[in-house]
Amino acid sequence: MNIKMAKELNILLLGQTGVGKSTMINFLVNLCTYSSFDDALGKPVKFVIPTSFKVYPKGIKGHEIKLGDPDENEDLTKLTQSHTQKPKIYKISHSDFILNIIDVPGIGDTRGTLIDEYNTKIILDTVALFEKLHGICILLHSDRDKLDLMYIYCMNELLLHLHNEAAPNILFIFTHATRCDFTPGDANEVLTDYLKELKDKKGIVINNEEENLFSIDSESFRYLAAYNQVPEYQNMESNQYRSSWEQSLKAFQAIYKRIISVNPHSVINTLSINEARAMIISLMGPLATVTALIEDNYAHYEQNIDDIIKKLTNNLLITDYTIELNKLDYPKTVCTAKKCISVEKSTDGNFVTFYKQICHARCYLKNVPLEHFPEPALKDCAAMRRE
Ligand SMILES: Nc1nc2c(ncn2[C@@H]2O[C@H](COP(=O)(O)OP(=O)(O)OP(=O)(O)O)[C@@H](O)[C@H]2O)c(=O)[nH]1
Ligand SMILES: [Mg+2]
Repeated sequence: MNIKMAKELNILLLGQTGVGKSTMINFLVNLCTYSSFDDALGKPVKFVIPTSFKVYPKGIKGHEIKLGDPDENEDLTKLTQSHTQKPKIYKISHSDFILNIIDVPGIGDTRGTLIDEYNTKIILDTVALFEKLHGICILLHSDRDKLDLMYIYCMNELLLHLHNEAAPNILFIFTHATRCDFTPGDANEVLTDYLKELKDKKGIVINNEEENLFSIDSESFRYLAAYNQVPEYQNMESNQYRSSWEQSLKAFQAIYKRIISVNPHSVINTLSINEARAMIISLMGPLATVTALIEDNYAHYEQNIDDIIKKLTNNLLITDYTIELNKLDYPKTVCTAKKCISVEKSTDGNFVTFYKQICHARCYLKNVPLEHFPEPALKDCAAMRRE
């Protein structure tokens, strides 16, 4: 690979399981090691991630190609299941640049969505080791031609965990690109539809313009490995793979140029939206319980409101009162001080003075004008005498 740079770049690979993330890293190591396809042909194939796959040079009985032994991070027991178990950082050094590539378990794990949730968490934990991400590569299989639920699920899982500011750092890389002559083909139309929906429904704008779309095919890497392990491959026409190597090399050079042309993404932004998201998710349970309790109480209250009013009414010491005026046939001596009277409304609607302090319950004085104050004749009342 002939790119003049001396920069350290952090690159995150994301994509559905089986799309070719780990293979792309191995392929890149060979592109950085050998000067051309012909230089690599027949020499040991380089790999940093153990891998195994089947090739079918003749009929249905395939040959298993193995590079390295499976380790705890690459589960190669079954070709049909997800391989990469945990995110891992691979350092690829070249005289001109150093790439820290984060390979991650794929979304859409064959063991189910709970594993995806766990994987997302451990991917973010690994990303947190870096301050900046220069490139976020989303790998898509170039034969995807439908915007189906799986596609939407995987893309949501990949994109909704990224901060909006990461948008310029996102690149789309279409793998298995030979089938579309190294163009994104129909898969880009599906991507366009998805990104339009993302913009309309969630207001997230991510471009898929020529400058962030790339096509690669790791088949030449597979061919080189098979060439060393399966005799039939040595007599096979290799032009297709030579061309595939060269076209992929050009794509990697374009990817590199794109990554160094944009400002790196501050990882803290992506981590903080994910912390907020985790907090919201952890609050959802308690909030749902509280909401249910409130609704329950409200329904209960509506049902029992009449009973409650009745019970409260029965417990009141004074429910209500009315004032009826009865004229006495004898006078009483009362106190007219402000604190000893109140003004109340009688049943006939008139206001009457209510004398709370009775000084003499029955006054026998004669010729004292009634309801008169101050009244000097009252000085002879027994109430006054007592004083
Ligand atoms: N022909 C062809 N085969 C590919 C390409 N990329 C990957 N493969 C094969 O596809 C299979 C899955 O590739 P992996 O690299 O393990 O995929 P992955 O995205 O790392 O998958 P997980 O680790 O499960 O997330 C392997 O058999 C690869 O050899 C490609 O561009 N062309
Ligand atoms: Mg992998």
